[in-house]
Amino acid sequence: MTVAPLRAVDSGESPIAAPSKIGEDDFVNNPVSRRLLVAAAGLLLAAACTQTAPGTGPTGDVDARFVVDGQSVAIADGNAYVVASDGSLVFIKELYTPGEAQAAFRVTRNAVLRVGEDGKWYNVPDRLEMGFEDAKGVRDLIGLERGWTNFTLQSPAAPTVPDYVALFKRILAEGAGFEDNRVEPSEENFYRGAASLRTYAVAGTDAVPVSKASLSSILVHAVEGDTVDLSAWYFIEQGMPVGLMDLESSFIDQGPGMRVLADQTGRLRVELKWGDKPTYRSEAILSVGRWTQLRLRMLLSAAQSGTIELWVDNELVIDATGQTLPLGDTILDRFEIGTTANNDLGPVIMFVDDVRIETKRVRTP
Ligand SMILES: [Ca+2]
Repeated sequence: MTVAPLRAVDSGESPIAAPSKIGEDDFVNNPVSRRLLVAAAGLLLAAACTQTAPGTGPTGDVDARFVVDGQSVAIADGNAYVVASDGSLVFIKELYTPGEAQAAFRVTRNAVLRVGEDGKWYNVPDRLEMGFEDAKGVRDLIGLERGWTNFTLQSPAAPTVPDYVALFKRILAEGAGFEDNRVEPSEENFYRGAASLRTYAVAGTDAVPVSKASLSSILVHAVEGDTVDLSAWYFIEQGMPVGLMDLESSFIDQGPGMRVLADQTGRLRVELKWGDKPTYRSEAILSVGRWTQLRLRMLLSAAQSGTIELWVDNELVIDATGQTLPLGDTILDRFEIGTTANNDLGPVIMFVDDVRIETKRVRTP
């Protein structure tokens, strides 16, 4: 797996990133993924048939252990292992390349830089603010000046990762039109100014369970000990998205991280998409048909000492402590907003405005 790098286009000044090769298509409901477990079952079955070990154990220390669907999983050397009944670790798949995320950044006392595909280093600001003003189309939103680096339109018309990466490139490079899902600046509705981001996502289907219409930025760097403050205004016109915003690691398979989710009634929760998926619940309901501000502030910790605070229109609805980062050395480097996932109940039309991402860093170079 390779991380989506920044890529300079045209002038060489506007970096963009290809969408991650890591899809979430099979991942709305599972952390280490059904695929992993299916693979695990397959490997264990193969082992039983051949009487030979399907893989070797890790050479380094185990970084994390958790139970997924009754199966014990261990993480070491960037790999996932299932814990066999005799306690031995059976290799399942590579999740990340140790050191790769760290090599993509330079962290100094005064700045954080991220390397682009062109080998240049780009400033990663402590604070990004986006209001979607003065943009004719989604192409205008992508680039250093606006801070967005990517959009993802996964849908029945672009179901696989290569499909939606190709669609992204067609729209950005050639000015091609949307297929079914859309993500674009709109003057139809806004919280402030004269425009917002409009997302349209068709319902998921049996074949394509996750439908996405989201915008993302990889001008982000948040590590253990940092406090991240995310805020945005939402207006749901139709439907109810499953996912509203994510802060995740593009370097790890399936992009684990923290995300704000809603059930089909709009009830909000925050989840660490990783391991046994620690979930922080609220009784708050995201309204349809009016502008609502969601603000999520998190102290990042791979132990149980993280904090999670969610405000809905300035009312604190989640105030919890717990795990907020997959592993101690995980870098959360991608922020995604919009309809980050839709369900199979119907299409979603949602507007987003006044997005803010702020990181209070613990600098230790
Ligand atoms: Ca605006």
